[in-house]
Amino acid sequence: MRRSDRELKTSLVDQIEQILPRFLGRYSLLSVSTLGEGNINDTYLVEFSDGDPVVLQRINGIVFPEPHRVADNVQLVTEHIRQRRAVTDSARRSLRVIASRNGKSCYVDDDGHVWRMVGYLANTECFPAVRSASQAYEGGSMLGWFHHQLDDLKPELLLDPLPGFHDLPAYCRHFKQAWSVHKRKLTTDLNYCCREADKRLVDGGLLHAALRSGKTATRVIHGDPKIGNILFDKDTRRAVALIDLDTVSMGILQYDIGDCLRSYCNVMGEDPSHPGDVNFDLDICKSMLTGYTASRASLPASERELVFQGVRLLTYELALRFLTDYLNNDQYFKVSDEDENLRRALVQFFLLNSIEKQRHAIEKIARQV
Ligand code: GN1
Ligand code: MG
Repeated sequence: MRRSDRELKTSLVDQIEQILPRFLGRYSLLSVSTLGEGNINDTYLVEFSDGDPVVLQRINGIVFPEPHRVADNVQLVTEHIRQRRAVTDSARRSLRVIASRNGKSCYVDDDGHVWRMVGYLANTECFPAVRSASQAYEGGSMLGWFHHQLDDLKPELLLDPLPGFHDLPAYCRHFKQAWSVHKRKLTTDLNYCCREADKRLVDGGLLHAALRSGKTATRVIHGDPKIGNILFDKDTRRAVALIDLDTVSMGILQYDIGDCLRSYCNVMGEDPSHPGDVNFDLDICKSMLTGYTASRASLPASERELVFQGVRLLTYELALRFLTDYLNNDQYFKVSDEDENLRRALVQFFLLNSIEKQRHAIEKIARQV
């Protein structure tokens, strides 16, 4: 068996070899390699000499306290989309969950780790940052399509995969708590980030207030629609699937629109070599929103008015989350060195400042697309 392009530890390959028979009958294993750049779960591409490749994932049990809920939700959502897609005859594709051989959405190993499997969508690729306006348009229309497909999913069928996710007032409290007890060195970057975080704590409840006053309502959202979570067809360059469905849940539209714009309009990506150059790209913003509104999802006037605060607060939220995790000694996001979460926070704070400077232009785009 070919181990991988990116070398995997022998113990891990042994472990994966133990897991595969829990999902598959006869097969001839060809290779195992890591896939994607997710900050949470461990993802592997498994190829066979006698069949289609699959994606095997170990769900992060620290982040998702009830991984079964996550796996059940993903099965529910993918099945719903597959059935509706058959009716709407779209070029889009849906992930196919491969159930364990005893018919469950996931398998729990002897150490309590939760594994799940989906079919690999061939001839597709994904990108860590947006490369062109047409890609942003495609991504926006993909998100709109996704919302439209799920607008008749019964909310009571969906389990809450991650209590507290996108709860900005709670993230503000966690930051204050972490800041009061941390033992990190007070560097210039850390002081800068904490000052930036502190300045905006007062705005933490704005989106919740909009919900209470009826300016927005809850609906089924993706929860993590960053550019890296879209698969593009290698030939046509069309967006064909939104992946990483772990955070699909009930939430407000701006969690998705805001997080999508946060990710797309930072064309340097979340880990740029020169964080000081990070900027919010208005052309990409316009293209993403144009794609979204061209799909069958609707963006009523009251939602358009919230777009600026949505992208601003979702960017602030992620900055706070990276910063808090840094202060807590990296318990949540995977890191490759001890300052990575601080660098990630710094990038999001630079992006946030660029968003705030361009407030009127963003509001104008949201009104006019
Ligand atoms: C995490 O695992 P990944 O990379 O898809 C995070 C998102 C962040 C994102 C930033 C469950 O997503 O909320 O926006 O990192 N997911 C979770 O890259 O916390
Ligand atoms: Mg994710």
